Amino acid sequence: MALQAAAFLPSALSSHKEGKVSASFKDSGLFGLSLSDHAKPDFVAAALRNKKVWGVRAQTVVATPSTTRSTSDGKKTLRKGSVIVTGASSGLGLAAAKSLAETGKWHVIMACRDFLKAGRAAKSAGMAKENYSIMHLDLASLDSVRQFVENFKQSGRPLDVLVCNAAVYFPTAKEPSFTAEGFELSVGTNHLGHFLLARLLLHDLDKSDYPSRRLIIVGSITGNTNTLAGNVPPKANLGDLRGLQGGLNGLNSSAMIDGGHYDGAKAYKDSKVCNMLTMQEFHRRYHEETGITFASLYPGCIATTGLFREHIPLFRTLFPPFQKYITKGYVSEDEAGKRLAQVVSDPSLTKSGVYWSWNQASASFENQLSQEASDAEKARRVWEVSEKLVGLA
Ligand code: LMG
Ligand code: NDP
Ligand code: PMR
Repeated sequence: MALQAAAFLPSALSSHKEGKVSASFKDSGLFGLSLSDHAKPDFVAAALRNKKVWGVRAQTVVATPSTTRSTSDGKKTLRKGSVIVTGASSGLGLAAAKSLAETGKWHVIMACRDFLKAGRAAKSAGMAKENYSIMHLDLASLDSVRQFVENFKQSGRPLDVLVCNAAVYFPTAKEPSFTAEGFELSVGTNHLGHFLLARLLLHDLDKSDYPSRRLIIVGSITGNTNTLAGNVPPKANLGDLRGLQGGLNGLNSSAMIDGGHYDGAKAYKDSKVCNMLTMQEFHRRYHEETGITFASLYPGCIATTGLFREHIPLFRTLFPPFQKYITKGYVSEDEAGKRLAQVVSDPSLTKSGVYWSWNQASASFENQLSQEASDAEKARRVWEVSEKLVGLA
């Protein structure tokens, strides 16, 4: 059995094959040239919503073209979508940024900790200047997250989609490292940094007049213990959150969410569980009120990315062929980037509260999360403890 996919595939398959997806881009009108009738009420709803919930719309609209504009043949076109992708300087984030930029229908804000690296990456990916900008964001510092949000708001761009993609993984570390605020580095970066970022930008997503506004948080199979991959030790487990409650500082509290001994691989998997729980909690709290789509995904095993940079060289050599030929879970950066781009922009992937996966034929389907990763009570508690840690409550 290659993927988590296999076990849940038949009933939920929604068959968005790559080929079909590009066809549906054109057909739908959301990304093509004309605005279909079914999309129009969305604009009306957006306008009403903006008035009702947030009052007069902010300066973003002044600085950008309105969502629809007339073309010479009188048809309405959609303005460029504006999407923030964290960690777009390599791997999945870069591949998705490239894929979105290539359509010419998206402006990608690459939110990266290494400005120069991001610039080089965008250039070597062949991204056209007008389709992206780079803004500094270090998720391992809450001050940096707040500064990023401030800078983004100042830029006057609208926010249509936010992709929380960046992550770090320390599989061989014997001792924990910490963020600027003293949280264990993998949960601090992958979960807490993104949690604050998403909370601070929710208002901007809600203000957007784009027909489909989305908040996407990248999850993973390895955080899901209802799969073979999720059963490779050490397994994800948030326990009773005592370590998280204590601030993950490794001093008067454990650096691990469950209060146990530090294990870098487990900390990463735990952080992915938090990512998937956070997406669902956002959905429960805000989907109905805002209409924003909240989604997570497992893009496949992209065994060649920088995520494994801290692993031993033997692992880095063997892991790609192992995934390619044995588990068959391997996916190229390019293909994974297209999958994430699909969750950003495919007009048929608007369902909220969903964890997307893809089968061997690259068709997307709604996958099932493990018991812990779909535990509503745990999601609520992770949310509440996290908002205290990042200073929102
Ligand atoms: C830990 O070790 C480290 O301790 C930790 O520091 C960190 O690095 C962490 O995840 C990272 O790993 C994990 C260790 C545990 O795995 C390994 O060391 C194996 C390395 C393999 C890496 C891949 C490259 C190898 C390629 C070589 C190719 C040879 C292939 C041989 C296979 C041949 C097949 C024909 O690993 C283990 O303990 C191994 C046991 C893992 C088993 C997993 C599974 C279990 C179980 C089960 C059940 C469940 C079911 C549920 C399913 C539900 C489905 C609906
Ligand atoms: P990469 O290491 O290639 O990309 C991670 C990105 O995150 C890099 O751009 C990195 O920046 C950035 N980043 C790391 N720390 C910070 C920080 N403090 N502030 C801002 N950005 C930061 O890994 P992947 O592309 O593989 O990972 C992307 C996502 O995909 C992650 O969420 C991961 O969990 C998920 N994923 C990956 C899988 C895989 O098989 N690779 C499978 C399932 C999920 P820099 O370039 O400066 O290092
Ligand atoms: Mg795993 C059965 C399929 C499968 C899949 C889809 C993955 C994905 N892995 C699978 C199986 C196995 N892996 C098996 C049987 C083993 C034991 C030999 C195994 C081992 C393994 C290791 C040591 N796998 C790993 C590691 C890592 O260090 C990676 C990790 O856990 O990062 C947290 C990893 C991964 N395997 C995956 C995926 C997607 C990863 C990495 C990334 C991630 O979850 O984000």
